[in-house]
Amino acid sequence: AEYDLLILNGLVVTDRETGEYDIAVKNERIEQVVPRGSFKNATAKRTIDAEGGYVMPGGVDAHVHLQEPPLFGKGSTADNYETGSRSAIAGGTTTMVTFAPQRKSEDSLLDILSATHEKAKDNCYNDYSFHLLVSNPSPRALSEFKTLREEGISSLKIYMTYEALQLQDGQILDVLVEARKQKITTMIHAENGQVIDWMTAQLEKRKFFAPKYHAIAHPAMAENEATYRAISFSEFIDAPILIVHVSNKAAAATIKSAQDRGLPIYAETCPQYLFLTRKDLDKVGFEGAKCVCTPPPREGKEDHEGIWEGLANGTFTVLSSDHCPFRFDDAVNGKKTCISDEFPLGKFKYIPNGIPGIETRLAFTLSADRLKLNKFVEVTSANPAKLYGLWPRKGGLVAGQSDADINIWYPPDKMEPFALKNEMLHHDVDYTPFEGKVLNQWPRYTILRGEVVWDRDNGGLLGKKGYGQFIKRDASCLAGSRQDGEWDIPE
Ligand code: DUC
Ligand code: ZN
Ligand code: ZN
Repeated sequence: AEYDLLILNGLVVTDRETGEYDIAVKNERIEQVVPRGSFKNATAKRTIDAEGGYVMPGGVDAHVHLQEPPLFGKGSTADNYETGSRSAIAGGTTTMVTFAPQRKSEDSLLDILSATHEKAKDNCYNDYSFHLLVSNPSPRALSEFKTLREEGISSLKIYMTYEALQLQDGQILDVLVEARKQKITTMIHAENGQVIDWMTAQLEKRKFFAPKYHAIAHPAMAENEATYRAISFSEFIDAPILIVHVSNKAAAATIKSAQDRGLPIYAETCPQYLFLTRKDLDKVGFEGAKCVCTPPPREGKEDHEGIWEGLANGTFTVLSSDHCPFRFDDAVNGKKTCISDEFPLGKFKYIPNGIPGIETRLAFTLSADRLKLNKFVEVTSANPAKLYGLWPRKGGLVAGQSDADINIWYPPDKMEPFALKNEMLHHDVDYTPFEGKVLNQWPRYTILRGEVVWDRDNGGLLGKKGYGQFIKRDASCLAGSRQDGEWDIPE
């Protein structure tokens, strides 16, 4: 056969265009994208009739925690590379970027990188890379940034909160100087750790321990102050940053005004800041712990609208899941690690922070029908690929250049809306915070490098563990520091 795969009769949507095109795949790549009907005489090993459904580049999720030790409270993350990547594929995410976490007691980042390679190798259903999570920017760690780049790692993440991870301001500046030099993008968890600790102490003094107080302990002010500080540091060093998981309208406005001044400030948001509120933490018993993530879901409509607006107007470069799963009914590693005889409803400060979401990110956002289709592809696929140095291999349908990573959705009249149940999902977590949420879209087929790895109506998960490959990344292709060369003392 001339081609490996033909995808006919779809409505092809990329970050740039929407149109009636047919696609030919050969040797794992997109070979041709041509007007509908052009392949009349072509032959292929397999042909898929998209029946008018959207045909989009596979999802790229650039914020995923798998197989991590306790860092955000007491428990360990539930999914390993096998179950997390399996869940990704079943929801249309063909590439993920997970974290390779350095603990403060550890020095070498290259050792952390090899250890994380070991966890992922031969275990993944989707393609993957890593961000280095730097919690100890020692001289040795900083000296290794150059080698990380050579190993295909072009981004790292730092924290302004959490005892196990938090950097001092001077350490943040050290990281930014070296990251600028090596053309590495720095992701920043922007919350003021001292404010959170102080609020936690205030709440505990008053004997307020229930899960709902997690949201009070993490006020929007703590996020906004740290966001402003992170932007100030980035501007001072002239190093590009991405603020992760922005949760509220005021922080979005702070970011937008920096962007409007031409600074290389990027931002991310997540479905939880569109679909959950602080009230979801306020349930009988310990149930609210199911929605404990950081930053917490905010007040309601006004913040949700602010986040949608920020997606539409470009404040948010990317929409990631922040998949950071902990089992609920698990007293050793899950949410219930904070329950004791003395505190039968737990202590919010020990509840591990994070929720699962790698499988539902694309379907939730598309089902909400709030973004233009090209914008949806941009923030969930093309932009994460561009920002993290995967473009045009990932995130696009560029003939001759992109891997054949494709999602085919249902034509609108071919799918009945359905209520989500945790048993439909492929993660290794005993709940979803979104039980019962009604959806009207889900990927019908997901294709990774030319292989159908998900066919919802015929076999479901068809991908194989170990088919997923590590992808070496280049520097970001979005704007970086405004001046060439290294940072030095201002004149
Ligand atoms: N931040 C993350 O990015 N993920 C989970 C927990 C957290 O606070
Ligand atoms: Zn974070
Ligand atoms: Zn995270």
